[in-house]
Amino acid sequence: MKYTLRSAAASPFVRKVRIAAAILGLDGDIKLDPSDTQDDNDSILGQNPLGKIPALILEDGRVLYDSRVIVEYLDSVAGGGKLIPTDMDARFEALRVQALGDGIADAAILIVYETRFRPDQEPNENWLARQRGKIERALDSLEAAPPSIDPVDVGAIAVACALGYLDFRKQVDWRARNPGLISWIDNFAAAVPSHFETRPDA
Ligand SMILES: N[C@@H](CCC(=O)N[C@@H](CS)C(=O)NCC(=O)O)C(=O)O
Repeated sequence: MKYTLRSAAASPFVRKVRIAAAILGLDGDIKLDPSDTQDDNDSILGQNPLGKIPALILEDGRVLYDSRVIVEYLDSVAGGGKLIPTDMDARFEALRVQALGDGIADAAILIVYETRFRPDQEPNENWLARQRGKIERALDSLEAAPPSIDPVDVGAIAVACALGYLDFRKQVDWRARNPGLISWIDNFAAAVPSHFETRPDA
């Protein structure tokens, strides 16, 4: 294997990398190495000072993080311009949509951490509502203008992984709230078999 990916099945950011690698035909070069980011003895802390996954360990020992950098690296390895368009307008649209998808996942993770890491205290409802507000506004904007999946780019991948994370942890019931996105994710899943293969509960 050329690469080792520090990973966790539930991580939407790891899923982004795995889907990108599969689309680029590079998944066979990547060995998954699960990481427990909450374990102070996990080697992830030496590999990524931020202690976050995904982190991709290259053959020469260099480590790349985060998901945006890793996807760009894999895209370059595959020849470039495949998941991150080279045309300027298409490129910045894909990167903008990626930021929106990643932002949903970031807010959704903060909601999980607020309840998981403060077991002795009541979750701060104001904080949770602020995070939910970010997710809901982002969902509304995506429903109004769903990302192109022809071809699939890094923006569509990020949004699909964010929606999958909401399905998994249920921070916001996006299917009830933004039903216009259901056909979008179904079309994405039909176009991208690795979406199913990388589901969090696989
Ligand atoms: N912007 C980063 C976000 C990565 C991230 O938040 N990963 C989470 C898991 S889904 C993590 O490692 N959390 C552990 C921590 O924050 O200590 C990326 O795109 O890779």
